[in-house]
Amino acid sequence: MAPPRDLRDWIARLEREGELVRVDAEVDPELEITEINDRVVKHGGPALLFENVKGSDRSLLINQFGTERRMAMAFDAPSLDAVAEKLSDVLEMQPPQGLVEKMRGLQKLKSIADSQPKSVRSAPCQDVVLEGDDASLDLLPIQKCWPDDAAPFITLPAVITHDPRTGVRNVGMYRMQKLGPHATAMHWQIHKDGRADYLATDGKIEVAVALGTDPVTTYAASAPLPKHIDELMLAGFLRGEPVEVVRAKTVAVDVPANAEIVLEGYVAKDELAEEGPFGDHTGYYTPPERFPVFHLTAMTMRRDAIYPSIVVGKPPQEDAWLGKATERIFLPAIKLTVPELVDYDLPVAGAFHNCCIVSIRKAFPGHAQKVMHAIWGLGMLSLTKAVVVVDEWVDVHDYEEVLFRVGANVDPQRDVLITEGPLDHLDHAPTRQFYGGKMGIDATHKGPQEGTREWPPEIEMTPEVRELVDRRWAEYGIPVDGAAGNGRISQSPRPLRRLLRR
Ligand SMILES: Cc1cc2nc3c(=O)[nH]c(=O)nc-3n(C[C@H](O)[C@H](O)[C@H](O)COP(=O)(O)O)c2cc1C
Ligand SMILES: [Mn+2]
Repeated sequence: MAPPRDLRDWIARLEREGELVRVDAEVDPELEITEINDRVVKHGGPALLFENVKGSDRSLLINQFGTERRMAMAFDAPSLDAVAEKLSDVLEMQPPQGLVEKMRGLQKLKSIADSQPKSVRSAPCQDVVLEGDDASLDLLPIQKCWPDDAAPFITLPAVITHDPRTGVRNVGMYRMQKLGPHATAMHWQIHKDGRADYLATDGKIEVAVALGTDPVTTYAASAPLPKHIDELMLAGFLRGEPVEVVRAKTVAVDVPANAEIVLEGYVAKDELAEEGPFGDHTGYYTPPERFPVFHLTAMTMRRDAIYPSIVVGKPPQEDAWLGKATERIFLPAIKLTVPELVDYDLPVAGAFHNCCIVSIRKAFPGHAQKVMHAIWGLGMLSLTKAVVVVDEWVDVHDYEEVLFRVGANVDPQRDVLITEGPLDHLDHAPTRQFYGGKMGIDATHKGPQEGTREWPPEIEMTPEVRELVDRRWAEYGIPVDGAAGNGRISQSPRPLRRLLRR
């Protein structure tokens, strides 16, 4: 198989795998869907297709990415690490030696060549074409997510623009607050490519918004690629076949042919409207701020188009897995610039930009600090507020082990680096918006080279004795699962973990 062709193929697969529930009871897109979905997400429950949404003829799909399994299914991969491997295979290509390697190399090159989007002349996303006043956002079951949200928000769009200087396409996921039937706000944050395209125009910029694309394309819209790389290329590469695009009806922008719904329109320079409040992925309401206005000139759809949605809020929410996909998929690319980096983890509870745990192969004094600065210099990771550095043998995904290392190895006066730099647009903690403090915690082992005392050895049982006890466990007659645990808290049984946490 390959990743799903379009949203309908995806829905069919989810249904086959018992990963989707159709809800035919009438539900309100104002708050009610949020509350239902929140309970389902928190239980690792299925994707939901609401087929009877109050006030709209359209069905609403939510929670398509809500578990690790579904996120991997979206890529038709056994795990997110397997998706990353596909990328690292290409990134780490060496000149091939011998015929077999040359053939393999050619296959890899073909996978890159196939990632270029392909133009088609007609497409399902234009089965229905609505122009002028007929094109109305009132047709869509747009959710008002949280009680104090200013209005309904389109939450899972792929917003497509072109850089007016280079022509390079950009696709980004930027929420759109409904301002009326024919207009929305466009939440292009200060660090984002869509905003840069908009700022580079002198009059207005044409925009198309794809809703309900195949899941890989939807994911790609959220991926923090460098500005000069087209997100549809990444989608094509990850899908293993090009994204088909068709020219929009009223703007000179190509849109994914398989989209359920396409909004066409423009954003005029210097026309701003108040956006927010919005219950955000920070877990707090983002206060009102002025953002550009998107004007709808046409709306095209598949017949019986399905409207996709997502709710962000206090973590964990569905977007956790989109973030984890990015964490895994970008690891090989990060290693190209920071090869001493072994692994990293962006805790969901840290809303991704608040905390980054990295493990490194430490080779010289100050190496942890070097890596902190590298993180603060890398793409969107530059917005990271706290970086925790541990040694290569520490599992960065095991937060208890990380806390153990921080507690055991850190002299706060010596190992905590306080600095400053750019911060996430939505971060409410810094005194000033966009800029403030950052913290690096060096939890690696040190030694005389770095001016400390000799670092003590860690406690480890000998492999011989562990093997012996493994072998003899039944003989002792102790009614405890003796599978080797090495005393690590996170490998202990649940009741014990709870006790240890008191
Ligand atoms: C569900 C969801 C909603 C998002 N909403 C916004 C948003 O409203 N504004 C924004 O600038 N970024 C938002 N993001 C993050 C961007 O999609 C992400 O930074 C992406 O890399 C932007 O594309 P760009 O790098 O081409 O600018 C959102 C991400 C997700 C997963
Ligand atoms: Mn981009």
